[in-house]
Amino acid sequence: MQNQQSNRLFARAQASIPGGVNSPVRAFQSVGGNPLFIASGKGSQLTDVDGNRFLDYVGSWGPLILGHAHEPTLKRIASVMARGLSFGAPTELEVLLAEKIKELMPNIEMIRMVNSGTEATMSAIRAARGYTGRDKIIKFTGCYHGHADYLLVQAGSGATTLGAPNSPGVPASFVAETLLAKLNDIAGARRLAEEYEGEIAAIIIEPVAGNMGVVPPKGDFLAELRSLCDLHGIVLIFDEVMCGFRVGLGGAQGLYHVQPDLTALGKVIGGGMPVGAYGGKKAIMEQISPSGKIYQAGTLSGNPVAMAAGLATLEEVSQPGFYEELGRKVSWLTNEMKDALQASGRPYCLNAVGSMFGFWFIEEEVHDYETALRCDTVLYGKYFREMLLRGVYMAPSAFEAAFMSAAHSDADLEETAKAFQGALRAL
Ligand code: HOZ
Repeated sequence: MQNQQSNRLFARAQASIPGGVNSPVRAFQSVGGNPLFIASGKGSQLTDVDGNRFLDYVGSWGPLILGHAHEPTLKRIASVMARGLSFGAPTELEVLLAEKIKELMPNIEMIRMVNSGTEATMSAIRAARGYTGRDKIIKFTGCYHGHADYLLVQAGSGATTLGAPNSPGVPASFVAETLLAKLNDIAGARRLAEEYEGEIAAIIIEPVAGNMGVVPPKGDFLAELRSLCDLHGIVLIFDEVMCGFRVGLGGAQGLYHVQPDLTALGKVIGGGMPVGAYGGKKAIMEQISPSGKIYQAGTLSGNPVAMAAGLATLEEVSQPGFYEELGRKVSWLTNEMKDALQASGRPYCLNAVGSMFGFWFIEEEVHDYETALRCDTVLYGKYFREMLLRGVYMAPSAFEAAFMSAAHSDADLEETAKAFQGALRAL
């Protein structure tokens, strides 16, 4: 594979940008080699600056559920852009997107647009703290909720991939209010709720964890968390930045029929433009400024371009049968992957929920961060490079998800399955 142009750009980038990338998870540090610089994307494919083409299962880390350069979305954005990029004043598009999200996630009674998933989770936590008058929060190890100080504690995604789940630069006093529980361990969460009775504002969780690989909730775990929050007056926050509109039209809350008090969204609701949102119970959301006293703001929040991209995307995913078709593709491909893994004799655990899927080279079932950490990351790196050589772009980390899009064709899936079999044989 030729990669002189990517290497040349990477050398230049490193002189101006820390690590040569604008988000750590893009670097290939944990899998070896240099990141590819992308020239363009169309449908299911990426083309890099050296002209190599790849079937893409990263999808910009989740937003591109319709694939790259989706024509109706581009047209919608173009017509909006011609009228101006941002006004710092309300527009009709913000109202339309808010109404569309409320329609699809009826548990959300009011919603506020922001610019990223990080902003969405930190604003939801501020809302929960302001509403309850309490300071502490519970988060689950291995869940990643963006890079706010008090959430970078045993955090998954790039923080784990690059070996810094607790970041330097975060004062100990900032994380003193963050309590840690283990995913799928309701007894542990109960112990914390009892020990800190009256002090916990919120429990925040990725209801389908996607930042340590894909870890679904076990049994009634989410429903038990709901009851725990009700018992102790704690605000339950679902971070659906990744799994919202990925695991189904109603997100994880629709799939598992568990209603959080607040929901953080991002990725798909911006169709590839920078966006985030948080919303939920009216009683809490009304406390946000200017209707209430809890302050949160943003110059570009609700900007028309992101709103138009989000609306175009949500209208498309609302079409009948959209998620069934994505699910069909994921089950076909993951069945092929399982067959190949079995034939290779490599121990593995593979999980899939809706259009998110992933596997670890590991000897046991993964149900939390502690088990996920026992996977063979060196072998994953080799696998990643073998897939690249065969024209398939997977996440450059063992602790991320793969994403299926509507643009992946059956021929793409067959090509991916063949590449997967070849990659495993080459390990
Ligand atoms: N949070 C996403 C991956 N788990 C991607 C954003 C990033 O960290 O670059």
